[in-house]
Amino acid sequence: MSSGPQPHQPEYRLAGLPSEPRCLVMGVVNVTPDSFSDGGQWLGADAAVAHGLELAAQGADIVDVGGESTRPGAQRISAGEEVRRVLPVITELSRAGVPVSVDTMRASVAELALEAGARLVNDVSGGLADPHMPRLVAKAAVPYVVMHWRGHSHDMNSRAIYGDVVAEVRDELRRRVDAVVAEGVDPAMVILDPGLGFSKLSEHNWRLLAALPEIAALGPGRPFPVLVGASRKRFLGRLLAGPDGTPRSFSGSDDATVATTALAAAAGAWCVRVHKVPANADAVRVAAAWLEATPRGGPEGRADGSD
Ligand code: PMM
Repeated sequence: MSSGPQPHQPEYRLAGLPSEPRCLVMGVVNVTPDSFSDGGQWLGADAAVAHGLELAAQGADIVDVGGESTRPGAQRISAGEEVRRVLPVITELSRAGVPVSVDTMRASVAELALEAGARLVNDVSGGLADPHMPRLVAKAAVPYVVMHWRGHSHDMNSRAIYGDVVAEVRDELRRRVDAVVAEGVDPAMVILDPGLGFSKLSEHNWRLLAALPEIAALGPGRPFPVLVGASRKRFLGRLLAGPDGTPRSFSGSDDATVATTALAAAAGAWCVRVHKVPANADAVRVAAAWLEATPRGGPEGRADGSD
């Protein structure tokens, strides 16, 4: 990496969230029957709470609880059903002291989740799905994930058309940041996410992963924290397809997720969102040691001039 921002481990301080001299790990609890990669496993509240506690014990810094599947082609559920799924889980995990984020596009769900103890709003639509969301987040003064998104799951694949995916995702994210800040969100509370797999083909996901420092440096001033959600996504399964072209299964993509985590963390990502925690928790520590040992500005930046 000779041009552009040099990767290093920035220390981000986001109100209510852990701050470590390394990339954070967000463990996923999908309380859904049909999620992308683990649908149906944690649908009951008790199973979901137990799973969230297990992820925290394994080293998740944050546990992300979602009730609505965003897999390609998914249909929406009602707000009532979403609340019924996530609220007991968020309440119990928060009571146990686990830092919880709520994965929702609805302000009404986010509001109840925050009352129940959630500390972060993870809105995969970046405020586009529900115009009330940015105001709510601003009022609650909590960190806010603004993900790149072009439309709901039922037809998102038809929107995966880009000339220069990095430039377009950056422009669209910049516009979303301007919009949510205009609604009162503190820019220091904004976390960016390139939205891997959301209106993106495999080639788009790889280009975005290779451009994480550029995404972080979206505006003037300090870089934004960046969240990366590559875990078990189909582009990993496709990369690892067998000789007959059959993509690797979701759980068979866990090792590739760990590799992605190490590379994203070494590129300065703030946090990775993953389904399996232990190996990813190791990977972010390896990346932190690697970054710590890297001279700022590359080899020519060595203070002692040795080689
Ligand atoms: N991906 C999924 C759900 N929520 N949130 C963020 N911020 N970033 C993501 O990439 C993301 C997300 C879909 O994955 P899953 O259904 O396997 O959890």
